[in-house]
Amino acid sequence: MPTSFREVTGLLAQLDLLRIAQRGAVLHLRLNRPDKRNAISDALVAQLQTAFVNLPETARAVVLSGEGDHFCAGLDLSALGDHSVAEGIFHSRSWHAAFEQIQFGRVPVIAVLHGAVVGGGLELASATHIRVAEASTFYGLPEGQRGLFVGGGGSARVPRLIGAARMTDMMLTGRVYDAAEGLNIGLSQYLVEDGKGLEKALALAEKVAANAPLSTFAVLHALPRIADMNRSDGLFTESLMAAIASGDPAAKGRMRAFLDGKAGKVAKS
Ligand code: 1HE
Repeated sequence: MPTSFREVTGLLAQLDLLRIAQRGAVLHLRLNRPDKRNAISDALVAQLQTAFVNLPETARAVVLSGEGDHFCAGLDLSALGDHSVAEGIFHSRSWHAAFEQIQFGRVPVIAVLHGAVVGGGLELASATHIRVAEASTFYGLPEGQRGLFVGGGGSARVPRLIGAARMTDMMLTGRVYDAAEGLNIGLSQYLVEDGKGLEKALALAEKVAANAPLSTFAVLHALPRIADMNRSDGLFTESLMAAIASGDPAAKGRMRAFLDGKAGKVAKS
């Protein structure tokens, strides 16, 4: 596993649609097509996948944001025009592959949302684990108006956040939710003032980066799968995951530290 992007020959230079910076354990990835409102082209999908497959070992959390006035305008609409049906299927599958790397990768991903989070931009945001929305954020699924359907995993992920009924309404009527509504219905977990999203996300990233690796693994990989299981299989899997996590020396050390009065108490923030 590379310890930094620079160790992967030529990789950094190839990721020209992303701006990448690392501070300590937190890697900051910025979508970097502001003139096109960070619309997702084939190249950007591929670069996202490459970045998340090759995360340096030293990265323990990722913050994902968008350059310019908007997080992401979704699919680059100039790209789909000449697709055959078969090409459309593989195009969608390429998004699935990239976004699976984000949701089911090694590290938690915290998105900073602002401006448009629409279409494939909302699909991208919903593949991240924690979403911090600035007040300017608005959410839409204009696929219905464009004669399209979601293709970046939106039908699997968005209903799990807000329910199929709300997504149906967004797609059929073009309904747009603002940042406060988005917080209420579960599109974001945090809402902050404009310009404060990155600071909040970096602070959250520092916290999650300090968690024990097996706890993080359980939350990222076991929790969403258990949530999709029937109750009996879910409880069985939970027991296995709980035993694996608590059997790890990292857990034993942390429990001991609390009992010895050396670890923080749970407190209201
Ligand atoms: C684009 C795109 C794009 C902007 N593809 N070029 N997504 C949409 O249907 C959203 C379409 N975009 C918009 O509604 C607006 O652009 C925004 C609300 C996001 C931003 O508005 P604004 O006024 O800041 O920017 P703009 O003037 O509309 O756009 C600036 C430039 O970005 C302009 O190009 P220019 O060369 O004339 O300067 C736009 O054409 C370009 N641009 N959005 C291509 N999306 C896996 S399936 C997923 C399916 C979907 O995502 S469907 C939803 C697609």
